[in-house]
Amino acid sequence: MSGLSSQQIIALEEKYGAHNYHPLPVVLAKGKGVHVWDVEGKEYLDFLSSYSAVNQGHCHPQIVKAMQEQAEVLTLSSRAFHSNLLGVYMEYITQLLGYDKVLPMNTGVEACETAFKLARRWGYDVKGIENNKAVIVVCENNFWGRSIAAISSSTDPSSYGGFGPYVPGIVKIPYNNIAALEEALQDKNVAAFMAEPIQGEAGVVVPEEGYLQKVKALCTKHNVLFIADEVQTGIARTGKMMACDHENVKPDILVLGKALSGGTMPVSAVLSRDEIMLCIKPGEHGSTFGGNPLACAVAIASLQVVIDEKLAENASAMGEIFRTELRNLNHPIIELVRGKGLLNAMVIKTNEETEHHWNTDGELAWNLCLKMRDNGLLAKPTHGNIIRFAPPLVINEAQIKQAVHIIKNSINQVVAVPA
Ligand code: IF1
Repeated sequence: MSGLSSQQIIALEEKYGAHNYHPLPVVLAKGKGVHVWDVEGKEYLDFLSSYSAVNQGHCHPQIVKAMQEQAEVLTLSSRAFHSNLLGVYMEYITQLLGYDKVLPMNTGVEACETAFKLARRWGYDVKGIENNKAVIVVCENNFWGRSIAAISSSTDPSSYGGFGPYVPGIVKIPYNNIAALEEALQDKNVAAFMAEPIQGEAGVVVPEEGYLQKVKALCTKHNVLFIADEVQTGIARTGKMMACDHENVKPDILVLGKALSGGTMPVSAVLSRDEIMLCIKPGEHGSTFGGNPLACAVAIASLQVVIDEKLAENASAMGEIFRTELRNLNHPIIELVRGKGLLNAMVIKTNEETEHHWNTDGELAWNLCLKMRDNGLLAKPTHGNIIRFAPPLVINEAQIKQAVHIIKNSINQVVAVPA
């Protein structure tokens, strides 16, 4: 549309934009379903789904229609006044997900921040924690955004390094470790434990089966709230509406974002029961845009698409095929393939694990992503040697097989396999 080439557009970003990202060099101009196209018109399978925000596929017609129709009528009322859609949306999402109340925000980090505030307030008002003493327990390698509280929760130096001082009252324990949680919960000042049911940024780390059940039981025993950050895992990504559904666990506080809008605009939500949510009183929390009518219309449409198109079922079925086919490649550079539904990762062997010199500091994963791009599939490495594969949930079996074919060819083109 701008008439500029990919190279020219990248140069503009480089010159005028902050250098807080290192994107794969590809400039997208269009998306539809599982496909995206760059400015030169080359087609790709999107295996990132904008970090799981476009679960419903790019530019889903039902979501775009809801957005367009609402955009012409009323986009923002602010919470100073009611809008005709907020109550309707609130009823819809709470009934669907089985919670008393919802608090609407915009981005994932704001919703996680809201959950932190809610837990602290519940800790003081209901649990009876002494003022300013509340503790929230989080897991090592968690990721919930870039705010000061989020980076204070982080154990990744590239997230928190050089941005101190940090928010107090946060305790970090190993993920997938019940003994560590039990120990942390001995502290009577713990208000909540927050975790992702599958750690996304950490490299799609799937905990042992039964972990969430045990987490929930321990939290209940110690009168501690379990906050599930389902910003990335929620809304059918892992093959169930919520990843916690795999273990029939209902978090005390549920945090959603990303796909709640099908990737059309920032829409996030915090859900909880009355005892918790009603701790926050008028004027104590909010947002100019949170719960805006455009977001309400878009969120209802986005959730309805997931239900109508049985995207959880499809994610589960397609994920099985994808992992099986990828494992069957039996390629010596693949350390392992893990994931649930369509949230998957391929871990590439490091040099220490092999006598060959394929992999230097994640260089191989990066080069493989560049090769896959050339061959028509987009994915991005995380933590050097891990490549996340998370296509839109509308993907079909033929497209999964096409993707595995591209991945296989790309690996073979990037590394010469020794006999
Ligand atoms: C970036 C990763 C994904 C999240 C969970 C809250 C948030 C996120 C579990 C905050 C955000 C993002 C943000 C994005 C990269 C990305 C990401 F690579 F870091 F790990 F998705 F996998 N909870 N995740 O994953 O949501 O405020 O961004 O809406 O560039 O920071 P947000």
